[in-house]
Amino acid sequence: MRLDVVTIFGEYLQPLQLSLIGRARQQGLLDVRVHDLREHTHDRHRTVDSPPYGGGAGLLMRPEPWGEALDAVLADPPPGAGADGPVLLVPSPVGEVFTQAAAVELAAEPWLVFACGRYEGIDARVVEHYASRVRVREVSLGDYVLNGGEVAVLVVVEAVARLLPGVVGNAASLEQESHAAEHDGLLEHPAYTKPASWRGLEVPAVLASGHHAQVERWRRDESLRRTARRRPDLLRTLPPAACDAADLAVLATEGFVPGDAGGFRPGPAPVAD
Ligand code: 6GU
Repeated sequence: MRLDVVTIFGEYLQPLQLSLIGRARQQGLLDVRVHDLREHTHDRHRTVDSPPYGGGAGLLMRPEPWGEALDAVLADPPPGAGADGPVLLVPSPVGEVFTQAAAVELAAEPWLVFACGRYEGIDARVVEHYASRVRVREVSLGDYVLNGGEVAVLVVVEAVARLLPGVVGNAASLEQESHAAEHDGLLEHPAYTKPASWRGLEVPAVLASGHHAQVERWRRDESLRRTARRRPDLLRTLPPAACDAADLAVLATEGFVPGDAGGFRPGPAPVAD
């Protein structure tokens, strides 16, 4: 997979040299190219910013350096790229929230291009223009404000690259995680390793019991409880058809019942006896 990143802070992308991503690059699984936006300015101060039309605080990024930089990237496609061209990812707090589903979609692409905004963002005509030439996705990490897109690029690249064959050693560990479809979109259960007793805290006895079915039941209960308490929004899309009687009992204890449109909703609290 080819990744092109356009930024004014290339040093921010140095973590992509480390760990599994760095090794994947050395193995030729990933071709990461970082481009300096300022190489596409033509004034002595290498200006990339200017104040917003209509007034307001802060500065925006001017469109001309972006046009030159992205045209140069698009003019140099990787050998495997089809006629579709890349997906252009624009990190932005006003983008669609980046999810595991988006990571899976992007992992099927041969070519991703990232445009890292700074200041108050990029002149809106840049996305408008490139949307007529390539597939553009504005992506947000969540409901908080960052100073620029570089950290989002690190997040997206890590989430996508680890889905590529050969980047992560153990394929089974990929399927086992929180947010994986195999888990019905539930949070993962807690996990324990040796020693069996640590600072007065014991590993739950069922996990060392050797009763495989009971272990699986305990893990499922913990996943459901955790999800109900921490991420009740995820239960809205849990299909009641994917739940057995024990699941329904745990969810009812946590205050959730099957809804009319599928999924679960907050429902009658259990009656005390
Ligand atoms: Cl992708 N960029 C910025 N600047 N802020 C954000 C974000 C992205 N995601 C959440 N906040």
